[in-house]
Amino acid sequence: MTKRSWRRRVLLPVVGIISSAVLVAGCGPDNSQNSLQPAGEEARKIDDLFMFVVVIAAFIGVFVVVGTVYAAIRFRARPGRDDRPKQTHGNTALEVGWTLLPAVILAVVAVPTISLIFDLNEPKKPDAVEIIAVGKQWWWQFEYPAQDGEPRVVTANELHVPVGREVFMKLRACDPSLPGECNVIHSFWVPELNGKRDVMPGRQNTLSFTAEKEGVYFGQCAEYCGLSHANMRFRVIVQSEDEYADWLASQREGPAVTLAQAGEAGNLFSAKYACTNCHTTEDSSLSVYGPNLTHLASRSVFASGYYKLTKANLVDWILNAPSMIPMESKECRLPPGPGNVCVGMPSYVNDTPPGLPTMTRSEAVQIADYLLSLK
Ligand code: HEC
Ligand SMILES: [Cu+2]
Repeated sequence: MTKRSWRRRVLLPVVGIISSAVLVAGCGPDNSQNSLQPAGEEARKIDDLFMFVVVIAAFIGVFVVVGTVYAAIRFRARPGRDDRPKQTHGNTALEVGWTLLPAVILAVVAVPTISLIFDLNEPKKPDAVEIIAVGKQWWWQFEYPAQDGEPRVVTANELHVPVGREVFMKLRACDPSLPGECNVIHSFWVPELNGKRDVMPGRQNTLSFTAEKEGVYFGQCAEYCGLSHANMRFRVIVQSEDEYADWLASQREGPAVTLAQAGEAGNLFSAKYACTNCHTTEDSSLSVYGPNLTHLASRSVFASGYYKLTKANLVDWILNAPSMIPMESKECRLPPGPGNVCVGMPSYVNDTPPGLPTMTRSEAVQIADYLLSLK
């Protein structure tokens, strides 16, 4: 073998196989985002259908590959021999056969696929938990509607649901609490619980899932929505009925520390740096431009589920959020509106909002301590 053909015949395939193996290893089983490891009724049905189609496809694939290799070897050119195969024209049986067989195979795949699409779109069950998800750039707001005289709960990044009960999600890109605020298209996806569903401006899609086991499942926006799309994650925390009810009740309570009680930190948060233009720490039933922070400290992650909620991360975030998650937030001071183009949260150390001083680290620490007291 010459050097060149050795490269082509051995090296390239080997490199190809190794790099595919590395790529596929990224789909490991333990990333909490494995649609082949369903943990919900709906995801299980999708997985069963997928496996059924894979088996059919594998048979066809093996048949085609083996047939091709067999024909290539059996009918290969050999010196001194004219191996032209027998020529056939207008064989009715063959032609009917290769038209009907694929049609039958497609029908076998189509019938369960279409029936599952209808099955997954069944109307809400009477005992279902109804939750509204609003896709924003680039985080998820979750709203638990008002019930039995109790106010609604607005939170972000972490979706708490009870185990074994249907969760009926209303998916929106427009937030009726903020008139005129519509977002771009997102897609709500928790691979271990159900398939994807687009979140569209101007309409409401719905999606239900029923988690079978308690635990934490990872979700991800699955429709490209701009700069930080890849960071737009969330968590689904599946709890027992009692834990879920306790969580919801605690979210309905007022803040553990009011702005007035927070003293200097409260003043930095509301007056000096006007965080209250986009956030609230006083009322968990309000939907505002940024995430509702009334019970921030009850969450384990923040910033679209991208960072663990630790004091160090929070201080860095308060000082310079756009350095931790790319955002188009140079113009951000007030919530967006006419003449104020803003996507995200401003930096308080670089390009600070007009008229605001540069924040010191000790101020950020004071604000972080206050926010971390909001259990
Ligand atoms: C112009 C509006 C705006 C202002 C002003 C603003 N923020 Fe934000 N903030 C946001 C947005 C939008 C997000 C969500 C960013 C994301 O996750 O992609 C956010 C996220 C946060 C989060 C993470 C919350 C979570 O659950 O993910 C904290 C904490 C926070 N901001 C604190 C502050 C503090 C403290 C100030 C004032 C020093 C402030 N913000 C000022 C818009 C703003
Ligand atoms: Cu997205």
